Order: sequence, then C-alpha cells, then structure tokens
Amino acid sequence: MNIVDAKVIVCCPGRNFVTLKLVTEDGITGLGDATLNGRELAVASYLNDHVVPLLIGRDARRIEDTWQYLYVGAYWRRGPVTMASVSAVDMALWDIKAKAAGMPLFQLLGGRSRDGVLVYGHANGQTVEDAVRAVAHYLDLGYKAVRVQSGIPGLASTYGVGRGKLFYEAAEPGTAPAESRWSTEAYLNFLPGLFERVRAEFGPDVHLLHDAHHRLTPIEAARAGKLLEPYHLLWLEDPTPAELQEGFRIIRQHTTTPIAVGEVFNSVFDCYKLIQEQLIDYIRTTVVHAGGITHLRKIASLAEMHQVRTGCHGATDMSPICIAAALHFDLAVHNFGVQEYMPHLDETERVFPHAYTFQDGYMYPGDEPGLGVDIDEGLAARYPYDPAYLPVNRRLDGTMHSW
Ligand code: GCO
Ligand code: MG
Repeated sequence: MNIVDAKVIVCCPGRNFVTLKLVTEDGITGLGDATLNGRELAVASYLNDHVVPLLIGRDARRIEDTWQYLYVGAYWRRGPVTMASVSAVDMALWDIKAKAAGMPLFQLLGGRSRDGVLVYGHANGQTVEDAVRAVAHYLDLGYKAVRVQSGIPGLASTYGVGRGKLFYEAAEPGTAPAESRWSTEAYLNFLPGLFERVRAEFGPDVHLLHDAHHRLTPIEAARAGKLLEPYHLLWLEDPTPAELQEGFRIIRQHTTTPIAVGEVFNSVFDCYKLIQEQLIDYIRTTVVHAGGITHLRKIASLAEMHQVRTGCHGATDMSPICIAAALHFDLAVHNFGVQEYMPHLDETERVFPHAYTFQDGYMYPGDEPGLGVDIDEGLAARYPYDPAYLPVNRRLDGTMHSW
C-alpha cells in the first residue's frame, strides 16, 4: 500500500490552516492537520521541502516506522515546526489504516472506553456580568463544563476575551502582532471575585475551568490556586511558563486546585517530569502539536500510570482534522479527562466536512471509516493564505511578558 501522492494545502476559510493529504496506490486518501498558529508557512515549507519527497513510495501501513524515520531520522529532533509536520503525516497514516480496515479510528485504538467525550466551551465577557451571561448561554446549549475568562478592570484587553461568540479567536490578520498590556497585580486582585460570582450564580455542579495563559511566576500561580480553592475548578491551566518544570513543585506545595498544562508541548520529554512527579493533573498535549496519534498515545500511557488525565487542546487553530483525531483518541484512552472544543466558523466547516457531532455537552467522532473528515479542495482554493499573528504582551511599564 505505497504512498503515490502527497500534497500540502494551505487555506484560510476564516483562519489559516495547513493540511497534508496523502494518497495510496489503492486510491485511499488520508488527511493530517499541520497548522501552527502564526507560523503556518514554516510548517508548509518543512513538509513540502523535506518530508513530502521522503513519503512517495513508502508503505503507508508502517506508521511507527515512518514516525521514527521522520523524528529520529531528521537528526534535529522535536520543536513545533518539525513536530507539526510529523503529526500531520501520522494523522494521515492512521486515517488511511482505519479506512483500509473499514473502521472508525477509535476502533483501531482499542475501541470505546466511554459513551461520549466530555467537552468544555469558552464563556468570556468584557465584564464579570458579561461572563456570567456567557456561562448561562453555554449551559443552555447543554455544556457540562465551561471555561470562564473575563476582561480585567484597568486593562484594555486580556487573553481569552475578544472576537467570537462561541469561540475565542486570538490571531489577528495583519503583518505584525497586535500588542496588549498586562498587570499580574490587577489580575490576581480580580480573579477570585469572578469565580465567586459564577459559583454563586450556577451552583456547585457545573465544571469550571480557567486559563492563566503562562503569565504568572510559580509563587503567583500558587497564590491564584489557593484563592480559587473555594470555587473548586476542574483546572487552572498554564499557570506558569513550563520551560522550568521545577516551578510546578512550588505550585503543588501550596494548593489543591488541579493544574493543567501542555498545549505548547511537542513531546513526552516536555512533560515526563511533570507527570512522573505528579505535579499536574491534566496533560494538554494534542494530536497536531505533539507527534500525532502515535506519540500522544505514549504520553497518555505514561500519564495513566501517574493518575494524570488528558485534556487535549482544541482551540480554533486545530483544524477539524485535528479535532476529529482528538475525539477518536479521547473516546479510546482510559485516562481521558476533558476535551476543549470551540466550534469553527461556517466557512471552515464547509471546507472540512466532518462526521463528528456535539450533543448535550458531549462529542462523538461518528462511525465513518478513518477520521471521518474530508477537505473540499476546490472550495479551499477560494480562501488563500492570509497572514495573521497571535498578539504579544507587555507589562504596564513596557517590558515584554508572556502572552
Ligand atoms: C486554549 C489556548 C488558546 C491558544 C491558541 C494559540 O487554551 O485554547 O490557550 O487560546 O492561545 O490556541 O494558538
Ligand atoms: Mg490554553
């Protein structure tokens, strides 16, 4: 079952996506997402210039060997550009294998471990009361888990609040990133009141989540976790930048608020210490950025042994191909926790028709063979690449800060 064609498709149906399409000599096609928000063309080049030529003529059935060939064989291992490329190949090969077997991918991964995949939606608002209204809207739609982000008095803008009603779109079209301003003091003074208000309004049962988006030092994050304990969050996400894994020990020593991290991680080597020392509760690595289904399963297995559950990144910059792959994975692994979900724009949905569905707070990958996603290439061609960047962030005195 040799690969006879490999094509990289870059399109912008509302936002930029990079897609890899493989075709085998038997005419089976496989799709992989290779989108790296704000750095899309670097991955397209890596694929076109250095991966596609190596794929032609390879046996599409050899998923593990191809993974190792692209990872070990590159000599320059890891990194987001390399790993998004490896991930796209891996997704496409699993899609092909499952189609050849005539099964939805989750069956090849061991079959269902649960009935449906619990997902969380994104409530946000400029003010606390706007955020409360947004939470009510998600609960009306059937969501059982909601992430809550709000504007902060004194700051013109902040992460998690902005464009989009049922999603949060951070990348802005343009040739340079927008700049926002940040005050940790204002944030920490404001945060507990937001969750006090939301819990008072909606009671103890709804799962609440919050993303600190890498902006705190470990001791500040410890304070945030402690202040949020009365509101028992499902997780506090990315409390501190994770290059310094030891920082998570400080957070752990001070708070029982569960911690999630890892949407920017590319491999198990970014999180094995966090997992083995039980410094986190949820690992956020996802299919497109952490080596595809093949590598994500290895991360999940390590996590399972240490009582860490999965919580895959699922923002709008994961294309429907990645979301489908994540849903198959989520349905199958034992230690699944929750899946992030933001519906895509209608233009995106039309370019990537898919079998997965949302119902009453849960998602289902569907029963089509493979991933259950297609790409309408003719339509995709009508949405050419449009440069866009994630914002950068500065403290009030102008110092660069994590966004
Ligand atoms: C999340 C993420 C996103 C990222 C975005 C970057 O938790 O969904 O933090 O909002 O910032 O996906 O590309
Ligand atoms: Mg996040």
